Amino acid sequence: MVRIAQKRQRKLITSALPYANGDLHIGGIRSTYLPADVYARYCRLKGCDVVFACATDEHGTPIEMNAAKEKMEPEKFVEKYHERQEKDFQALGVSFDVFHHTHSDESRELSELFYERAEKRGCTFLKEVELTFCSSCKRFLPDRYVKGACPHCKAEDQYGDGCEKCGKVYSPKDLLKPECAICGKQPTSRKVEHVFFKLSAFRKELEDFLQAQSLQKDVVHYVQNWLKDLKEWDITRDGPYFGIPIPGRKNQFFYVWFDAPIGYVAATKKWCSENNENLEDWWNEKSEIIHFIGKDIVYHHYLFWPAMLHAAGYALPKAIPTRGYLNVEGQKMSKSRGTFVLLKEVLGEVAPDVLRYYMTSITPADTTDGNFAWKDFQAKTNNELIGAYGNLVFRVLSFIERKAGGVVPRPGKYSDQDKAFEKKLEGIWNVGEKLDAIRVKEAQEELFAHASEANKYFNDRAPWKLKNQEELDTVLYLSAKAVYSLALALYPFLPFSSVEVFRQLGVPAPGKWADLSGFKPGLKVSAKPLFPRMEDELVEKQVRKLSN
Ligand code: B3M
Ligand code: ZN
Repeated sequence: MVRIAQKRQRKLITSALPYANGDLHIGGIRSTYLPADVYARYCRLKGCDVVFACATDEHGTPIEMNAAKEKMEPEKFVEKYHERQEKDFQALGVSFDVFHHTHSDESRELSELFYERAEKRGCTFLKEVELTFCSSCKRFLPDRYVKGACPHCKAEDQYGDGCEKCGKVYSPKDLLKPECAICGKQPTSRKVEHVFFKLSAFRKELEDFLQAQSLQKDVVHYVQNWLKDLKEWDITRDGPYFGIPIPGRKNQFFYVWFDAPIGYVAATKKWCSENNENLEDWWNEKSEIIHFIGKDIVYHHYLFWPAMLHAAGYALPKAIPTRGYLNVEGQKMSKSRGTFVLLKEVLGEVAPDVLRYYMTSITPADTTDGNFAWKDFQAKTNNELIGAYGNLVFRVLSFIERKAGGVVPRPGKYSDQDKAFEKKLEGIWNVGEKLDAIRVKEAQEELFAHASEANKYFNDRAPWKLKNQEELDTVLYLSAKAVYSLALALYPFLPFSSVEVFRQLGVPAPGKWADLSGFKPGLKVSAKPLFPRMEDELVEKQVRKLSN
């Protein structure tokens, strides 16, 4: 059979799977979903074949407990949050090609396959563990199902995994006066056999993986320290547990972190089955697999997951862009302190691109933490997003509307300044180098520097003063070309506004990166401000809300 050479680069882009356990918060947007979306949109513009895959992470004890609190079956509970999150992602313009579930046939089948392959290769073993057990409920008690007093500070009513008062971590058997959180009786312990994953068998493979050029250096640096002490990994949880049954084990389930990353493969498989494609063509060495994550899940993605992929004979990721935490008004995001900001709350106040611009502007390509502060948000919106870009678009297009009959003119003679400006506009596309390297914040800054240049050109050439028609036509033509070029290059960052700029220019939404063939004299324009200014009132209201 003759195989047609695959010319277009395949990109399989994933972002960490949000737990179907509540609404999306802005921390995850900054670390994971927005950078992944900008990159995915850029890759599509560049003509790569892209699948941007995600799913809700639906298993595990916290979900089971919260479902019980809401008096819902876990299946219904995760469906509810899946739908809510899907809406929130759409509102922000996160362009997943597939948003699947880990409680799905694809996830179950692939988890079984990964397990069977690991087992066949001798990468699993059985070991007896001693766990907390409630004889009246006849069940093992996960850490969160045991309550008691903290062994350190003696605070009452603490969970079995750590104390919320003094912050110490411990295991349930250390609790003073331990109680089953379901029935209140004193728990005992019981021995049970668990399946473990032999993480240490992959030390060499993991060393090699960590040396790959494309992994993020600041992360690799500390992951390398963990290699010295690879702990065997208990992948078993005893029923009742909302999860995937382990084949051949009675009443035992995969620990949620075993099937969660398999959810990436499962979501891809789901997309393939809906698009007449083969999973093998996507999840392989030739396509670039890129996982966007937050730094709290580095261990799982830089160690467990590559080892699991090795054991199952699946291709490893090429890059794992990893970003830091987000503070709010200088404080850790916390539900109890009222500094927990939901995506939908912010999107109730500002347009999605306004939030996208700000979030990208506070997210460097490393694991440093960011700070979301409304005053800063306001300054960046009004001075940069509107000051540099929004104003440029409106000034240029409204000038053409008022003074040039609403039509982009044919350029006349070029002055040296015009020539130099047109040359500079071509430089916009160099930003591709930063985007290829997934340096999203720097790329946005570079494009905004171009917007400032264009503003400066418009000011310097002051079309309102020009008497010579040819000269005026050239200035308006080049200014409109700058608007078109910026809207195209900014499409991955600010998709809604770019579509709006193209509408104002009377052309369909852009197709290809750096392709200006849609820009020509004769385009009919209609001007409208892109973004409203962010008012003090809103900022004060939000700051007050967060400091209460
Ligand atoms: N569901 C969310 C987190 O720990 C977790 C990610 C899974 S990615 C495979 O941030
Ligand atoms: Zn009990």
